[in-house]
Amino acid sequence: MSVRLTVAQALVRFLAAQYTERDGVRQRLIEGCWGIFGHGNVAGVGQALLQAEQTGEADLKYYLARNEQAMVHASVGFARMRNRLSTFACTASIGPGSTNMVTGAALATINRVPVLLLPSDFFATRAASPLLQELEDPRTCDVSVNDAFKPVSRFWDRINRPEQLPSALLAAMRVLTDPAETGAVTLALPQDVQAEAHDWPEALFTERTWFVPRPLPEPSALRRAVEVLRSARRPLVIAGGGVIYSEAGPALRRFAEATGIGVSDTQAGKGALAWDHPCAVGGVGATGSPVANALAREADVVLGIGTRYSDFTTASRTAFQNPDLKFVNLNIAAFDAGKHAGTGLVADARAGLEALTEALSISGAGYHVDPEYTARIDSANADWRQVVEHAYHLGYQPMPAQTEILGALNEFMDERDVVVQAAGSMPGDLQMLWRARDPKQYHVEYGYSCMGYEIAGGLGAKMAAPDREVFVLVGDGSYLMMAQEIVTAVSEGIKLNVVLVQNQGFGSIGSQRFGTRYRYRDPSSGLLDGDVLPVDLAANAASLGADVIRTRTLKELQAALAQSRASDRTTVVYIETDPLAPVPSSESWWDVPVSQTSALTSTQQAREAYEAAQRDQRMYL
Ligand SMILES: Cc1ncc(C[n+]2csc(CCOP(=O)(O)OP(=O)(O)O)c2C)c(N)n1
Ligand SMILES: [Mg+2]
Repeated sequence: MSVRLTVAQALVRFLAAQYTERDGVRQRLIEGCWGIFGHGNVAGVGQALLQAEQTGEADLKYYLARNEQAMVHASVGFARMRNRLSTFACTASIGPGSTNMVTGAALATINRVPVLLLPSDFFATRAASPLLQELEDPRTCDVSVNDAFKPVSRFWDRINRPEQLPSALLAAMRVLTDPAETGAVTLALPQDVQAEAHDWPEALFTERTWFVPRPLPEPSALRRAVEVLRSARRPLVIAGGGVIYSEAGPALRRFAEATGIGVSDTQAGKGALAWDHPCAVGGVGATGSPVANALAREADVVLGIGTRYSDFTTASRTAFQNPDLKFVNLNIAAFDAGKHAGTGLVADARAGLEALTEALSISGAGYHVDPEYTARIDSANADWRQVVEHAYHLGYQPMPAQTEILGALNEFMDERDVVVQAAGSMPGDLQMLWRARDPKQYHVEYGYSCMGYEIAGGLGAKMAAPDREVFVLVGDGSYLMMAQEIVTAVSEGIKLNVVLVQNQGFGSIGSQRFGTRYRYRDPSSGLLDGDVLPVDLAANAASLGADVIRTRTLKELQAALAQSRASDRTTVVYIETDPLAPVPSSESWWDVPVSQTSALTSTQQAREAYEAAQRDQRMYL
């Protein structure tokens, strides 16, 4: 039996019939399709989506975004909330519509979060080349702007003939649902091929379930890992995003309780263990807590679980200073399990933790850290809690400090509410100060740290978990880059709480704040250090259709948060802060090179400090 459909119609029908299943829970793999139409996709994928909605022959709901990069972010936000078991497709027109998605693709792939990208491409027949927006290359005709997706996709194909579609689709779904390989998957669709009809085997469209595995550790690898862990006197766990994606939080808690080992977290792993669990020691690395960083410095064994050891996590490879340090890396990706010459334990985080707990607690010879280690964690945690309390309640004047804004939000939010952030000075402050209990509460995109992710990613997170309140924290810089999805939230009736933190530029960046302030250019100095600009981001948010509440004090902020939560409309709470307000120290470092030679004394001094810090950098061999 065959059925005659265009390539785009076949694609839509196929995507609507894909499911994932893990632990017996089944859900749609492709929840819907984001898009922005242009001549490259309107007649192909656009027609197929329209036909699907009008005839009901395929169930793939269409969502209109305002920027193609943002629709990829929304898909990533959705997939992250769904622990990578469900995502969206994104259709874009040829040329700029498609290349706008490249940044989103990089973000998805770096964070290892699935998203299906459908950039449109130039005519496969080349009948009228060069088309509007077509890249010409005198060396070859076999290239288009969509080749730019190759390095940022985990699977990439261009469908030049209808016959290529079925195998490309199967390969694409496999990569999307493989927890070790997942990321952006790109199928470039020439605009003529999208509209071309073909006789497809009926079997292409039958419902298909992609079973997401929980690979068990290989016995000999488990034995080696257990041997290293048993030798540890000063061990430390690093819980990364893989713990949360694997829903391994309870297994991690049992492991920690059985062994007493301190558990630190990364940006993607925060909330895996509740912040007030006795074994929790906070964030590790450049923006971590001094509690975790003190343990890290002396650790003789680091058990990294579901982490890719980014420079923030390792403090640019200065975090761990014990000369006898050994890594044990429990990771579903062999690539990550092999890092830092570690003992690799390639497995699902939950399955691996269960196996480790069992192997380490064999009665009679159960492993446990010594009481002195536990006492040190307890007392360091007690001290650190006071530092955080102080940062949450500084009484900073005349504007509240950013740490107080985060504190007010943390104290206001319910356990299941979600905070979304990505770039600027807030991810660091959040990683250090945020107290998370629920594994889905802390949603900071810090693989790509992409300005503009916040509102779009928050939109996706809310779509994935409509029963949770989503609080998007966005700086003025990020807001100016990508605020437009507020319009999408309003039009779709997807309720967001947005806290817009205005500090007149980049609180996070800069050598003497050079070129980071949103100011008039001062004619006398020639620099951007003139008066504050007549920019009103609160009015801007209102103009996009959001309800807006302007606040000046923490008290007003708290009242506004309550009002925003009570509302069913997307609400922007606006607050101004001082970028120079103090933040506690992580007692750690991040490698950002300082000029080796300089005419400025300040730079020369900074270079000296830089070289001193660099001497702590290790190879971990
Ligand atoms: C798309 C993108 N461009 C540039 C950067 C580099 N960058 C990181 S933070 C930042 C400034 C962010 O400003 P804002 O959102 O106001 O946050 P703040 O630093 O003031 O907290 C810049 C330019 C980035 N991360 N992403
Ligand atoms: Mg700012």
